[in-house]
Amino acid sequence: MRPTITAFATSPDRGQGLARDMRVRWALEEVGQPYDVRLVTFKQMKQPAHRALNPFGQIPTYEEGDLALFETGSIIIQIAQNHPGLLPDDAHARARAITWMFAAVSTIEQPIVEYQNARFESDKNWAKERMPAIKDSMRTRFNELSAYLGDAEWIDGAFSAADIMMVHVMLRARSSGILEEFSHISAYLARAQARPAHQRAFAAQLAVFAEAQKAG
Ligand code: GTB
Repeated sequence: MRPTITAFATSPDRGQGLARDMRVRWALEEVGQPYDVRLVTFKQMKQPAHRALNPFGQIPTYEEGDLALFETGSIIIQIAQNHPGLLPDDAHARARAITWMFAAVSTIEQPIVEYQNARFESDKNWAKERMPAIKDSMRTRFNELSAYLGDAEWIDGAFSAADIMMVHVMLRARSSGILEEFSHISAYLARAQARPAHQRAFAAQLAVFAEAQKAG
């Protein structure tokens, strides 16, 4: 069944692929599942029709028949359950991949989100004072990830949903310039971005931004 996802009608990242629909698009592209996109404005996201899909009034959501999901990790596990190629069949390898999906969003993403919030308010005193400590926290986590990753191609054996989550989380730190200090991580991110499925997903979300620009 062809799923429908939601995405920003006008993404605040201006088509950089940083909004979280990118993760879901990428997963769908990896497994070759065509999908529809319903674009929503900030106002629509807060209305009852959208909150029925995501009580927090956020994108992305995922509808497949009478199933409606939110939370990108959960959506990607659902896609992986319907299609081979995103989670390993071996029970232990599958459990490890899911562990890494959680590590991406609960351990690595936290200082990156703090960084972005401080960056958005970089003219405020709290942000100026806090930024050095936030950057230290990012470096600590990137050092640990880099030590684990070494020169491995993917996070745990074959490419999986864990890589989709981890790569997308890490790319949000790009503007800090810190990623370039970590050669293993930089190579890992470049490898992921070179995947045809990543490129198709990136182009699709960029096309939405370009269309919105044209429409004014
Ligand atoms: N935990 C949820 C998930 O993984 O699905 C988080 C979903 C979420 O944060 N959605 C954001 C949203 O709907 C969009 S992606 N925000 C609107 C709101 O809460 O009102 C977050 C995001 C937004 C903007 C940028 N950017 O400009 O670079 C990057 C990422």
